[in-house]
Amino acid sequence: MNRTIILLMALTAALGTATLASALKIAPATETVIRLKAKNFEFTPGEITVKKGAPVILELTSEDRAHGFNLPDFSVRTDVKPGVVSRVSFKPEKTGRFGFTCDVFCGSGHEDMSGTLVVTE
Ligand SMILES: [Cu+2]
Repeated sequence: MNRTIILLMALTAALGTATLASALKIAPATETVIRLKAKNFEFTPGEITVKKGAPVILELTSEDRAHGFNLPDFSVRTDVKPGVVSRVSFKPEKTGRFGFTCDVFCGSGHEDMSGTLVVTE
């Protein structure tokens, strides 16, 4: 009886380890996570540099009111609200400097609320 239980426990542990190993193998290891804060009337950081071909995850939060984030060159847009982390992901496949802006009216100064994504080779 005891022997059966020990055998089952050993089997479970072995299977668990195998499952974990395969999960780690398929997890994308190269994603760059960048946190961006929106606040009247700027994004921090105002310039982000990433590598061409490397997947990017942006985590956006607002420190005051509702803003937007729009990066048209990569078809990335999301609302940015206080108390919520908005996640968007994309893979930059071209190099250069690309502007992003706030596209939710947030007050006088809104039209200057912008930043730059730099994609390097
Ligand atoms: Cu705005």
